[in-house]
Formats: sequence, C-alpha cells, structure tokens
Amino acid sequence: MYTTSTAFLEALQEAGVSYIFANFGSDHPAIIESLTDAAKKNKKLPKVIISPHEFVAMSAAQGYAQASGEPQAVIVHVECGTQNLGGAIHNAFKAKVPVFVFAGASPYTQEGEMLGSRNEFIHWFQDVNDQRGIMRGYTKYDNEIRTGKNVKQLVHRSLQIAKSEPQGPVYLMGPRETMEEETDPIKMDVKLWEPISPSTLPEQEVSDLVADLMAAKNPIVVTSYLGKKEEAVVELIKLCDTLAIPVLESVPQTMNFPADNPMHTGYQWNEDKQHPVLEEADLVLAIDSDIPWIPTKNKPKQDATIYYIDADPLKEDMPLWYIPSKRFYRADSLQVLKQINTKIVERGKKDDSAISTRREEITIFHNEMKKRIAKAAEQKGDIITPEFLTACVKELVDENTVVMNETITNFGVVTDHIGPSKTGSHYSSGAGSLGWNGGAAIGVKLAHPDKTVISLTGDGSYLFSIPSVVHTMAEQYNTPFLTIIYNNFGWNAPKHSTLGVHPDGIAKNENQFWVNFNPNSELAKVAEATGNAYAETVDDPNKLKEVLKIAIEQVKKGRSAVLDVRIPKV
Ligand SMILES: Cc1ncc(C[n+]2csc(CCOP(=O)(O)OP(=O)(O)O)c2C)c(N)n1
Ligand SMILES: [Mg+2]
Repeated sequence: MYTTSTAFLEALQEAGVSYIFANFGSDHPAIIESLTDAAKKNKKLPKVIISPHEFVAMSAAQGYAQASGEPQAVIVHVECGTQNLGGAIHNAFKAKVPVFVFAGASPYTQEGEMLGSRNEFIHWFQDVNDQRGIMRGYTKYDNEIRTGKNVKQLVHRSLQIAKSEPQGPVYLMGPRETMEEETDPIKMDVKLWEPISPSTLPEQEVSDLVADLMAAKNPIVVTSYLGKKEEAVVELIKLCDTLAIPVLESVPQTMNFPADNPMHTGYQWNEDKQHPVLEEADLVLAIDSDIPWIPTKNKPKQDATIYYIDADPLKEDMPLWYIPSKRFYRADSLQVLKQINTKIVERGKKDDSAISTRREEITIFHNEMKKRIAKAAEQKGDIITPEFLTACVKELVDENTVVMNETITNFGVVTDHIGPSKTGSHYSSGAGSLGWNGGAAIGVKLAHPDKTVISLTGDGSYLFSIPSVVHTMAEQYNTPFLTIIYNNFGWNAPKHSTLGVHPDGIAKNENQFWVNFNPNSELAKVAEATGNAYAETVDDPNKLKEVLKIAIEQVKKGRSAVLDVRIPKV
C-alpha cells in the first residue's frame, strides 16, 4: 500500500517535521490508513497530537515554531476545520511564523467511480466554491494536491516558502480520491529545498548608513522581532554597546534586547505613554518591526532620519502602512547588523566623548525607569495589583523558564516587571487574535520539554484559548505548564479603547462599557476538570507568593497548574 497520503506523510518526515497537530474527519481515511500502516511497520513519521479544536492545534504549531524556528504540520477537516483555525491563522501570518496546514477536501465523484467517492451526506454540504479562498489573505501560499505523483514536491515547496523570510503559514488541500490514489514512491533530496538565503546590503548602502549613524547625536534602534534570531541579538548588543545607542522594543514578539542592558529604554505597547528617547531621536534604525511607533501616541521628530530594515519593508499585506524613511531595505537583520558592526570597526570609533556622554545619559534614563518599575511593584491595598502579581511571578523565573504573555491591557506591566533578558525566554502572539496563550504553551513545551513554561493571560484571553481543549491536550501529551490568569472579570481593552476615542463620552458618564463577565465563574476549574490541573483562586496579596510556590512545584513535578488571580475589576 503506497498512496498519495503515504508520500505526503513521508515528505513531512523528510522535511524534519516532528509533530502533526490533527483534527480528523471524513476527508482523512487514507491518511489514517497510512499512519496506522507506518506505526505497524515501525516506520518513523511525525508524531500525531490529537487536537480537539483547530484553533488550539494552530496555536500549538505557532508556539512550537516560535520557540524552535521549526515549522510543524496542522491537519484539519475540509472547509469546516479550515474555518475553525480562525484567528490562529491570523496570528501565525501576522507574526510571520511558519506553519504547514493541510485540509482534505470533499470527494469529487459521487457514484463510486473511484476509491474515496462520496458516501456520506456531509460530502455535499462540505463541497464549497473556494475552500482555498478561506485562507487567502492569511497564507503565503496555497495549492491543491491533484495527484500523488508530485505530492512530495508540493509539500517541500510549501515548506520552503513557509521557512523563507518573511516566514508564514502555507496551505495545501487534497480531495479524498486524490489522497487515496495509489502511487509510486519517489526519493527526494531535501537539501535542494532549503529556504532562500538571507539578503545583505550593497557595500555603498552600508557605508552611508554607518556614516549617518556615527554622525547622529541621538540615534535609537526600534525593534519588535529581531530576537527570533539569537545571533542577531548578540550583534545588536555589540552595536548598541559600541556606539551607546538606546533601544526601544515596540510590541515585542520575543526578547530582542536584554531588559537589563543599560541601553534598554523600555517598551511600546498601547498605553498613552510618551517615549522621550524616541521623540528626541535624530536618527531611527527601525529594524524588524512592523509597528515601530503609533503616530498618535509617540513618534520621532519630523526631521529625524529613518532607516527601515525588514524582510518585508513594503508591507503589501497591510493596506494602510507608511513610514517615510530615507532608505528601505529588504534584508536580513542579522546580516545587516554584522555588516554595520564590521563597517564600524573598519572606520574606527570617532568622537568618544560624545558616545560616553550619551552612554551616561541613557544609563541614567534606564536606571530611573527601573526604579519606577520597582516602586510600582509594591503592593498597595488589599486587592492584588498586576504589578505586584508580575513581580511575584518574576521570582519564579529562572534561566530555564519561558514566559508567554497574552495579558492585553497588562502587556506593558508584564514586560516591564518580567524584564526579559535572555533570548527565547519571552513570547507574545505577535498579532491580534486572542487565545494564543494555551495552545502556544503546549507547542513551546513540546519544543523544549526541559523548560518551565509560564503562560500569563487575561481572563478574556484565557476563555478565547479554549481552556477545556488546551488542558485535555496538555495532560494527554504530557506538556505541563503554569497558567496565571490576570482576572479582572472582563475585557478591559474595549473599555480602554472607548475612553481613548471618547474620554468624556456617554459610556464614561454612565460607567457602562458592556465588558463584564459572570462574577461567579471559576475559571481554573475548567483545567482541573479536563486536564487534572492543579487549580486555585487567589485574591489575598498575602497568600499570593505561597500559592505561586505550590503551583510551580506542581508544574515541575509534571502536572499543569492554573491560578485564577483576582486583580481590580474592569
Ligand atoms: C478573537 C478576538 N476577539 C475579540 C478581540 C477584541 N479584543 C481585544 S482585547 C479584548 C479583551 C481581552 O480581555 P482580557 O484578556 O481579559 O484582557 P483585558 O482587556 O481585561 O486586560 C478583546 C475582546 C480580539 N482582539 N480578538
Ligand atoms: Mg480581563
């Protein structure tokens, strides 16, 4: 027995995919047959992780790729399962995370002409005009498998596209008869399907950029996802240490520059915070950042010189986007930083006194920022504050911990108080569709079984994550992690947004924002019921540290824990 499905699964294995997050249906008999056949013959294939909801499957694949750089596979059921990927496909696409998605398609014969022909009523309902169209706009590539003869080429091409910068999800679909088709095995040399090589800058451009950088009085680097490459962080630290350049992390997707480096000047999230260092800058190096600033909140001066460097500097997938800049480079951040650092050495450092004055000024700014953060962590009153909570969580964080952050109106508080300083120690969804936290934590834990994963989430985002499914999977696949819910009993964000547009509107005057949840709901018990998680609710600041300690011990012993921590209500 060797079918299109056998070749398809073999191709995933050849390409180094470790996991298939799967939600099966009537489109997958051939895949199920091939999986069982392989299991019986001890033939190595990616491990199947049964995922009772597609959103969680996709989020897990995203988390795995964020933590490892390696794309995994998601298999879903026809157009219905494709639709259930929902916002998770938005997250992977916007955050530029490689994921391989496959969906079956309804059979295209109805009288038994071929193996796999229609035999269930749903085959008529699930036959839609443009299944691939559901994913278009959120994938880098989509195609239909039409024969087993070149299915491997389609899989390898898809993964090549997914892994090439800017990375992102890809989608293949295959009708039932095609996936059943008997075919001949083909051998592939996967070395010939590598992602495209990283781009550098032309020599003259490097000279111009470095000349401007060295002449600038107040340069700044702004970045959001440069930290996806560990080596790029090392190069950025080298650059910023050498020339005393401050760094602003805007909507960080990961740890891009260590929070404890004196050149770190904080984060830009959605708060109405000014950023004096950005506003004073005369040169901005925006490198790997979709949204380096929000013009209505804070932005560089009109006459600041901007260099924009990104794998996708045109943002053709964002209908409204512009940052008038002196130069736009479609280039790899690591390569460019190496080029800049080499050029600086070649030129020899100039004007040491200006650099050391700047170093002193930025260090003072950094130290004052840290003092403010430490002060804010002091618990006041008898309701746990998000600042105090995060400071207590920080005490659990060691060299081996990964923190996931989907705390929404507490994004800023969490990044400030966790202060990530190690590559790969901190992740956010990198985009805008809520619920990533649970699935992503499973993915990170699968990628790094030896690490301790702590997932911080708003109560709304916890519910969006489908916690019943998350904890069903976490127990079944032995991926224990600690969830801490920043529970304000509702959605603070839409309230915040309303006040941002209508500071004195009727909603404010009536104090009615339509964002409050059932106050009796015991969120942690969902995880206890479905995944045997240790579940606890905490509202007493004096008990918080003790409960956190018990919870992390549970996780380290192999059992998930969920703490529902009550913070001031929306
Ligand atoms: C899938 C999805 N639905 C709705 C929204 C709109 N939205 C943005 S933030 C937010 C509230 C999140 O609530 P929670 O996680 O409790 O954080 P809080 O706002 O309370 O800090 C909502 C509903 C969204 N971004 N994504
Ligand atoms: Mg909330």
